[in-house]
Amino acid sequence: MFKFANILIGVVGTTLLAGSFNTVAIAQEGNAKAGKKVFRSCRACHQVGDNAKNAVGPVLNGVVGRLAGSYDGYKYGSGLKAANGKGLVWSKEQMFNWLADPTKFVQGYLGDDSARAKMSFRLRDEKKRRDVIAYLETLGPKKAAAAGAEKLTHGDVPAGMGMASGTIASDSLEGLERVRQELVLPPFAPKHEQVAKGKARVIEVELVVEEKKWVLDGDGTEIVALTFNGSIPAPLIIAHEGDYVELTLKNPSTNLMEHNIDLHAATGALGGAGITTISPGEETTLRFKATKTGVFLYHCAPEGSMTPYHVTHGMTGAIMVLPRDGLKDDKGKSLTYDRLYFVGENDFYVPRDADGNFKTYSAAGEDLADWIQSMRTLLPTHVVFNGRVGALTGKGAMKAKVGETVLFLHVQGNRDTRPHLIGGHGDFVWETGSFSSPPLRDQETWFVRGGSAGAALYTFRQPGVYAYLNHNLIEAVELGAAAHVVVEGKWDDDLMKQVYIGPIK
Ligand code: HEC
Ligand SMILES: [Cu+2]
Repeated sequence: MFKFANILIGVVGTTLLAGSFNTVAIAQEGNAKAGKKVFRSCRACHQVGDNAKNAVGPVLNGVVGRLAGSYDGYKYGSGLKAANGKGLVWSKEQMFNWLADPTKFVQGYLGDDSARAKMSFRLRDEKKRRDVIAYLETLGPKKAAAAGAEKLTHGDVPAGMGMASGTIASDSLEGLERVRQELVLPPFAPKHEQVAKGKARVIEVELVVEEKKWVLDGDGTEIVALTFNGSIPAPLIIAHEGDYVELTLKNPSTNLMEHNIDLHAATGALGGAGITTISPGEETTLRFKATKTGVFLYHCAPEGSMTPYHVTHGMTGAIMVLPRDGLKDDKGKSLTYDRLYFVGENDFYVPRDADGNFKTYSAAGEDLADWIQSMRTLLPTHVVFNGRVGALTGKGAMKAKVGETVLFLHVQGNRDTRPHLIGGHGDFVWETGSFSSPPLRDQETWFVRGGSAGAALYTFRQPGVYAYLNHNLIEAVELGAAAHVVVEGKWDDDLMKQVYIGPIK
């Protein structure tokens, strides 16, 4: 069987690369068919085939034998640019070494220890390296179609939408007041008015992507998280219906990956994802009109597997768009709140080694192949509020007083969840997050669909420590999805009184 496969590939190789002596060597060195499977781990960043486009990494059609750093329209890092200047050609041997450790390879090739490669993925297994190179050899630039269009779906930008890099759109919103909203760390909310005073405004916000080491639990389990503004969840943004939100997204050059933003509150261009993809060293500004009221998820959404990968590394946040005249109950009567807490729930899929211990990685993207395998089990290792187990308990607990009304916002970018306040209720619950739909009343547990955000309003009536959790109790207790609300005030015996406890009478 093995022999047969080899012969077959030899034949295919011969047809594709007629006249080349290398063909025999390919058949012996690597197995293109096996290499096609290995290439699945490259597809998160690279495209091949007929309609291939540059993604996180350059198009790889015809890469074997190609001048390094030379694919049209792709922005290579400074290391590969320098290697290109020195005439590096991707022979099979060079690529074999590159794949083992791109940065080390570039440093060795340039004789410069400060050189870096933008590719943060390593393939240690020698056989897999040989196989994937054999596969790439079958994809000559002209034969690309034979590989089948392996294009990943990520809608094209409509004509007239995108702009050349470095261009600034002229401002059509003169006359509207501009305000800069200072974003704050969750679970807190930026300063805002519940009822809008005056006309629609342009609200300027800034999100800076930080790829950083992040501890998930008390055992020190660490990942290289992907974050907006360094927090998990990303900060809450607040606007009123009719306002324009002008969002600047920055991807510092110290980062390794491409990022963008898909705002569920926005209309068009994949929620903005279609026109905000930026490489390290770039920034982009997107303006959208907040036409729908409610609480909406926003998240990073690069192509293909990179979307769940980035989302399960922390890139989820929310924006609340309030009706101009504020919140209303199911009969249209005004509702207000004394405090607002923003709870972000995230699921993580930390890869384990052969002994079952969590693995650690040093750079963003290095865990890609392992993480994709682990997230495909759909079995999270951590489900937490505010980025880590216990973030909203103890010193981080939310606070309130008896008589105060608290608005809890709850976002989950990827998985369904069921917030519940033990000992309290949801007096008014906008379960799907939509404020144009009447709130449900007096809920015990509400359902927040993965990919959305919900809101619940509660007036505290008793003091004490309340648990606010995901009422999948296994996820709450074993995986971390629990928080505390510490409430001060006077106990109401009428609502609850301990009548007797002791031996059976
Ligand atoms: C996490 C994203 C990511 C993954 C996964 C990844 N690459 Fe890359 N790759 C990149 C980036 C980014 C570059 C550009 C490097 C630079 O500019 O320094 C690159 C560059 C390359 C180049 C050089 C291309 C050229 O035009 O010079 C080759 C060859 C390559 N990758 C092969 C692979 C193969 C084969 C795999 C799978 C085994 C793979 N890559 C997996 C991101 C990735
Ligand atoms: Cu991202």
